[in-house]
Amino acid sequence: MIVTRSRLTNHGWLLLRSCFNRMFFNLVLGAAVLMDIASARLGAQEYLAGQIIITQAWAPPTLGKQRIGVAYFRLHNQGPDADRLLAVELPDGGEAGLHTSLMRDGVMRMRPLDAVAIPAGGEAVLQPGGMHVMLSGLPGPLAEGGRLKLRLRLERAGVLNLEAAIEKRPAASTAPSPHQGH
Ligand SMILES: [Cu+2]
Repeated sequence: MIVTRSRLTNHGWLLLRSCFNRMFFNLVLGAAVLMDIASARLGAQEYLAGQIIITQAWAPPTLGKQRIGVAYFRLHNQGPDADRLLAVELPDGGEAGLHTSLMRDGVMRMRPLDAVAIPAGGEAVLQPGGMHVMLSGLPGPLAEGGRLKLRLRLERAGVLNLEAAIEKRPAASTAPSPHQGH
């Protein structure tokens, strides 16, 4: 229904206007708060793909002449729809696969994953002792202080390029590691 000013009593118009002002104020306030949150969360080493935010991307340095490695990150899903990480690629060369680790008979084993589920409003965490990106056939060593380029393929969010920091432990991580390295 369209209400024109001439049809309203003065009182009705005032009510409508104060209601509109409040709504406008809430919109502005809401946008400011959202922008604050967004800028705080999208600091260094954070990447956005659609509704997915990737944080704490890191890979431990490789040892000696090893050409295998491992990479980790966290996927936060801010959207109302579940997503899946389908694959990871290495733009600079080498193979990457999704793995999970599990303890069996006191031995840490790993097996390939078809995909990593990222629940709506939730997160998926790749970390030592759990899910990880397995790297093989690397063109060179991963040297501490360097960066490793990763390309993520997500079912809904699409393709995301990011760089993982090559470091022994992620600075921001407080999660205990069940074992060092991989
Ligand atoms: Cu693995």
